[in-house]
Amino acid sequence: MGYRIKSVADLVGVPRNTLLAWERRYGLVTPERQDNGYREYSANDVARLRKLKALIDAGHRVGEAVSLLSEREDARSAQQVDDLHRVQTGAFGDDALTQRLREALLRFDRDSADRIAAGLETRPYRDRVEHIYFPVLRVVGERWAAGEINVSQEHFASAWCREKMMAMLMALGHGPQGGPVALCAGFPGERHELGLLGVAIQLALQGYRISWLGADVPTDDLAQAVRQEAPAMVCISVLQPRTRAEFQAYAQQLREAAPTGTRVVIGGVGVPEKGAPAIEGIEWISQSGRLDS
Ligand code: B12
Repeated sequence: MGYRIKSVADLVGVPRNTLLAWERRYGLVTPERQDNGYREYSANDVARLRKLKALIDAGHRVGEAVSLLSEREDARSAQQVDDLHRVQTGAFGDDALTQRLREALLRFDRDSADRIAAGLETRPYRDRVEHIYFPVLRVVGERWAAGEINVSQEHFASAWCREKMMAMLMALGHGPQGGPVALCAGFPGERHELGLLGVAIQLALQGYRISWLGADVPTDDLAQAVRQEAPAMVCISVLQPRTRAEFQAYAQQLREAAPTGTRVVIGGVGVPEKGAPAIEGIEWISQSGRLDS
């Protein structure tokens, strides 16, 4: 479904007759005609018209704004083809790629970020997550903590990474039907979920069927799900530091709820390198540890 001229006039902020005049004189957009004769504009047409309006508002005459816009678009599409080719052929190393992706995300440039992601499509999921998306997130975190970028930029970058990683999990069908179930959940109060999403992708690739509970699952509710589902594995993620007493109470309740054969793993940077409570049947995996099959 496209847009009628009245909606386009509202969205762009110019009268209907001006749109018709621009179309006649400069042919910047060529809306299709519906059976009933109405013009139908695409989202792309609306975007181009808005850019044109912005250039006019910035002081350019209409003819000048049209040619500026066309020049920019030509330069951009040449750059796009070039970039995609360079990503696909490995002409950029991982550091350069990570940096380009991060900079694109920090300037809210979804088009460039998506192009980089498209160029990565031949690389294995785990490789993309560990060598591109996580390094991007870590630097975004450092720059946010240093006050160099704001929360809008951090949210945009992490939402984009989440989207790409969730698409991987979905493309894997959350793992094979009938595979052993791995239930993935965040520690209570823990809103970070991308490390856990990386774990879920890894497990789905190993043949587990993922039950994705996501961030911040209260202990009682998790215990209930574990009792009900009797999964082969429970993976908990914790990034924020917790006290030993919190870990102790949580892990005990979880272990009691889980059937004897269920593997229970609590991982993430919130798990201390040393000093996590020793509870039989609970595996603690800190940042330096790895989840093996
Ligand atoms: C995105 C982000 C957010 C988003 C999360 C969105 C989402 N949907 O996940 C939002 C905006 C919610 C957020 C909030 C906060 N954040 Co934040 N955030 C980040 C950022 C940029 C990325 C997080 C991430 O996904 N990391 C995943 C990967 C990249 O990192 P990783 O932890 O190394 O992951 C590995 C392991 O942890 C492991 N792992 C994780 N889970 C599990 C589970 C198992 C079973 C296993 C085996 C392994 C495992 O797998 C990964 C691969 O090795 C980080 C930066 C960073 N370095 O992580 C800050 C960061 C984690 N946040 C931080 C902070 C301070 C906060 C806030 C307190 C800010 C505030 N004042 O509100 C809140 C806390 C919210 C809460 N209650 O949890 C700090 C944490 C410092 C600390 N140790 O306490 C960081 C490190 C930023 C920084 N450099 O200071 N954040």
